[in-house]
Amino acid sequence: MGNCYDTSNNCLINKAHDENIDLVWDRYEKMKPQCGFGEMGICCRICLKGPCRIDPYGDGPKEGICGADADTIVARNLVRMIASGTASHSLHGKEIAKTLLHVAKGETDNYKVKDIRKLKNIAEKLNIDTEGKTINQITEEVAMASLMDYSRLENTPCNWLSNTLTKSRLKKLTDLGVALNNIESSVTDIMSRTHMGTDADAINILLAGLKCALGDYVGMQISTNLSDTLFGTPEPIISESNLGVINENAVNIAVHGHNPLLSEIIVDVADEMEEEAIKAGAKDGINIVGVCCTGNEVLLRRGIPLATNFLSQELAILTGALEAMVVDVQCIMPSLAKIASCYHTELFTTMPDAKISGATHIELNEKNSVENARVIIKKAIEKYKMRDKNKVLIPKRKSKVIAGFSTESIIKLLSKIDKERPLKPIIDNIVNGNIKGVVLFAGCNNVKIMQDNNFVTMAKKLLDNNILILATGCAAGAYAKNELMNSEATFKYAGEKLKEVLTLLGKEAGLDVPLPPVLHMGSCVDNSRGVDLAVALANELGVDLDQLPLVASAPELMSEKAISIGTWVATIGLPVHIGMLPPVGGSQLTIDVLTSKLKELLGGYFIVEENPIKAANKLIGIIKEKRVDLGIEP
Ligand code: NFS
Ligand code: SF4
Repeated sequence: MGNCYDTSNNCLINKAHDENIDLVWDRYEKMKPQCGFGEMGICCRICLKGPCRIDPYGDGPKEGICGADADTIVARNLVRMIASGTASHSLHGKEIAKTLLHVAKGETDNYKVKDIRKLKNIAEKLNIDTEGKTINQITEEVAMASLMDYSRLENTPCNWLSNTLTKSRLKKLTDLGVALNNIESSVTDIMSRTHMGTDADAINILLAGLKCALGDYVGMQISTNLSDTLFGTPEPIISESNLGVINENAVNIAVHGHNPLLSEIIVDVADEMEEEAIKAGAKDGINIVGVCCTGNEVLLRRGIPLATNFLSQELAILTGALEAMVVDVQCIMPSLAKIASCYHTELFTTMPDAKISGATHIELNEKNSVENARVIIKKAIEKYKMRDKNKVLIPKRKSKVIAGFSTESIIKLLSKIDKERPLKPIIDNIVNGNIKGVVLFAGCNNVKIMQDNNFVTMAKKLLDNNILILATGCAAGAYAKNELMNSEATFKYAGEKLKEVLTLLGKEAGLDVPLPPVLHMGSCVDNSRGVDLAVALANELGVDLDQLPLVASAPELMSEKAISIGTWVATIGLPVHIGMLPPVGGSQLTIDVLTSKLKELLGGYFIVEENPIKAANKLIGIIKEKRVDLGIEP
């Protein structure tokens, strides 16, 4: 089995081996066999009496030294993963909310409100009265209403929870006691109740996990919506993907991580400094490329090409043509520093809470971001002169990508067909079966799975069955790189009926070409866009989310964030396919809760299936079931 579905990467993997550089795949091989206790979630090192481990098969210990059994240990470990994922996504949102507040108060010149219409729509959504108020006043109230979701004392649901879901969903969450009121206290609550000798009831622990995971959802809503306010709401945009976007004749700078507060500034400043790069001998000036979710952010809003997604991030440096990699937070392999040291590439860390030894730390905060971005780009231009031409190897492959499908842009497109009820054309096509259903692909790559293989294999099967695909995060990266996000893909992979719809929609919307069969909705935090679309559809149809022929899938999940996302997606009522079992195998009770119990209570649930073809077939089956239940032709 190869390492990447995109075989154009192979030359770089071979190059690494020739140069004795270890990549993620090599380190994985060296790590084998991985610990079976860890894989099943039955080791505990929460206190110093441990570490303890449960014997899942033989007659070894069935309880830890304190008496905690496998169910308690597995549930505690799982919800701690959820807490970490929630903390990551929600802190991302909080940074943006704080920046928005500073913009409102005139405390920063480096950012401004770019999308006033979005700001007003958000105000309306959050029930903020805008009558007679200035833009700054509205901005401040929106920022404060968002920040309130991190700190509310009263037990009323978060603003971004109660105003973004269907009424019936909110009621179900409230009845179950998981309608979150305060993101940060939910993370604290998990850390506190999983301390040694506190909550030992696995079901009670898991319920707290659901509540905390909703903090991940709220954090995402805040991240997406406030980023749109500051940087603009994405509109369809054409760009390119694969490592082939690295340009031999330019100063290449990769932006990697998650937070658009950084990458947006880098893109702006690079525009100003083109001339300097040309003077240094780079005839094509400065070429910014994206990696991971930050790459998705700037692809969607600025058309910046996406070099790669999670698993092949190291290969961007292996091209020998990258002058700088600028990272912020999350999903950044610490290995980058060592690999960069084998080349002329300079790795820049920019956030106080995400330093890597061996990297150059130049902090970007809202006061100095423009100034320091200039310093970074200047250094990159100097590095260009040190590039060793003999070490350059850039794979040729580049895929055309149409990205930028925010909920707003989809609705705008559809309103060209039906101005009064823009969602009607989609609903009609779902009802008549031209679109059988929708699958939202999200989440990471995992070294245990050939990179992008599950994403691509599943998508081809689903498209052939007239199922429309939405994608975010590294899933979107997989489709961008592997030519599933352009009109040609519609001709090649969409079933006859889906092809007709996408062609018609493309035409009616004034584009000359069909819409792509996989719609790029953004970064990982933009899973909130998928929810907005689903909620709009559910409201239009007068049903709840669990009744829609809509399924989510993270077939190559890796991070704790993926666990928290999957958990809230199931909590709001959607079936969630995952391509591998998370570390819960040691507790049948936990597995039962996440699959059958959750389904009974909330309609959403997890499905684990490693084989991508079988997984696609299962999703097709679920969509059929949902259609039958809705009383429409399966
Ligand atoms: Ni989201 Fe996974 Fe990371 Fe973004 Fe990619 S790995 S959970 S997609 S970059 S967060
Ligand atoms: Fe062992 Fe219990 Fe301590 Fe965990 S909390 S390490 S199971 S004694």
